[in-house]
Amino acid sequence: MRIAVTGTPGVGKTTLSRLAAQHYGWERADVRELAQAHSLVVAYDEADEADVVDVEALAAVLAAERASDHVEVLDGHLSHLLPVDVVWVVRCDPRVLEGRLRERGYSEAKVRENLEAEAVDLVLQEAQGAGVPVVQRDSTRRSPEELLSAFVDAEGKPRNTTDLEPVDWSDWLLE
Ligand code: DAT
Repeated sequence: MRIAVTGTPGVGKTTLSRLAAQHYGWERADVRELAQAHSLVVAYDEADEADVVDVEALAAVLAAERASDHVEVLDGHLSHLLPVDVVWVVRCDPRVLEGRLRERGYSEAKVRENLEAEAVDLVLQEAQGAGVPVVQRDSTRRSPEELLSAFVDAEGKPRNTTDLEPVDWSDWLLE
């Protein structure tokens, strides 16, 4: 089973996926590193302050080497655009996310853009277009361990049926 761990930058994807790999022995790959390994970082977007990955080409590479009997976690905010069996969307209250993005040294515009994306469920909406089950969990008041527990079932198997924990940060947009 291949799992996309996606969400706005800073929500806790890497923390969660590293913990999952450590705790359950699942394989973990970072989408940006995968793209680099396959020479599929094609540009740097100055306005977006981010690498541009050839997602279609990376999807083709990954489709050819489809994970089967083991669990593989793809960590990255583009992972829901890759061939996966389920998408896990990690969410975080914009009020908490703001401090994390500022700590990363993002520009004011990039901080604002990401916080707005989080508040309007942008990644969830994209993930729902992927045509596979989507599991959403709010990381805001959960430790990484609690968050991982919320993404697995009682037997410690990765959740792979649609289950969206509701979040609503529309009040943040109006502040
Ligand atoms: P991402 O991979 O989504 O960009 P990250 O895993 O690098 O996010 O985490 C960003 C920061 O937030 C980092 O300083 C660790 C912290 N963090 C991650 N998950 C957390 C959680 N569940 N509770 C509190 N802090 C968390």
